[in-house]
Amino acid sequence: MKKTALITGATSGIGRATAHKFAEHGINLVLCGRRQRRLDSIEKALSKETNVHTLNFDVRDREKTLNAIESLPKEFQNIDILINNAGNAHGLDPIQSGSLDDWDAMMDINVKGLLYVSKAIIPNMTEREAGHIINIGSSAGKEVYPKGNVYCASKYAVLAITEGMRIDLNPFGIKVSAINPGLVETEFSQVRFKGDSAADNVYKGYKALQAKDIAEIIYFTVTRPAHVNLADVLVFPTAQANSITLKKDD
Ligand code: NDP
Ligand code: 8X3
Repeated sequence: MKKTALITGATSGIGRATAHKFAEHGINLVLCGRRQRRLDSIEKALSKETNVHTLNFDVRDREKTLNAIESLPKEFQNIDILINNAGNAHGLDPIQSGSLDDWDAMMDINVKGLLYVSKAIIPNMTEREAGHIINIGSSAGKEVYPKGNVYCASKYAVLAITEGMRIDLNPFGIKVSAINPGLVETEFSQVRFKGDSAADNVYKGYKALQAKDIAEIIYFTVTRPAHVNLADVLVFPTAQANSITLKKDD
C-alpha cells in the first residue's frame, strides 16, 4: 500500500528536494508552504508521478496550521511520514545586537511551528500505532557557533523535542528521527541575510551539501526495515569539519 508523507517547507531547498525524491518512489504527498505559486507548480510537476495535495499556511499561525491539517481530504488524512522541515535562520548577529523580530521568527517557526504541525498529526499516528516523524535539526543544534545564539537555541530545542517525542511515542511503535545537516546550498542564506550580498559568499570556495543529498538521506531513513530507526544523523559537506572549520579553495 502506498504511503503518504506530509512535508512542511516543501516550496524550496531540502523540503522541495524531498518531495521530488518521494514522488519518484510513488509516495503520496501533502506539500506545505506559504508561497502558493510554488506549491502550484510543484504540484503540477509531481502529480505526474504520484497523488499530491497542497496546503498553504504559516506554521506560526496555530489556528491556521491546525485547521489546514484538519481540512485534508480523506485520502490524505492518514499521514505515515511527517517531515518537519519548515524553518530558517533569521539574521547572524551577536546576542547584544540581535533583533527581537528575528528571535521571534526563529522560535515561532523552527520550534513552535514544528510543535503545532506535530500536534495536528500525532493523534492519527498514535491511533493507528504507526508512523515516522523526521525533524530537520541542524549541526547548529549540536554545537553553538559565534552569532548563532538564537538559531542554535531553536535547533537545540528541535533535538530535545525529537528525543522527547521518541520517548513518549515509543509505546505506539512510532519512529522519530532527527536529520542534522551542516551547510546545505539552498535559499537558507538568502533568508538569513534578508537578500543581502553576504548570502552570496556562504557557499563559495567549496562544495556545499545540496538539497538532493539530504533528500536521499531522508528517503534512506524512511525506507529502513520496521525494526530499524535512524535516531540521529549528523551530515556535513566533506569540506566542513564542524560549525566553524571549513576548508575553502585558496
Ligand atoms: P529554504 O529557505 O530553502 O527552505 C525553507 C522552507 O521553509 C521553505 O519551503 C519555506 O516555505 C518554509 N518556511 C519558512 N518559514 C515558514 C513559515 N513561517 N511557515 C511555513 N513554512 C515556512 O531552506 P532549507 O531548505 O535549507 O531549510 C529547511 C530546513 O533545513 C530548515 O529547518 C533549516 O533550519 C534546516 N537546515 C538547513 C541547513 C542549510 O545549511 N541550508 C542546514 C541545517 C538545517 P515558504 O516560504 O513558501 O513558506
Ligand atoms: C544551518 C547550518 O551552520 O548555517 O543550520 O547553522 S548553519
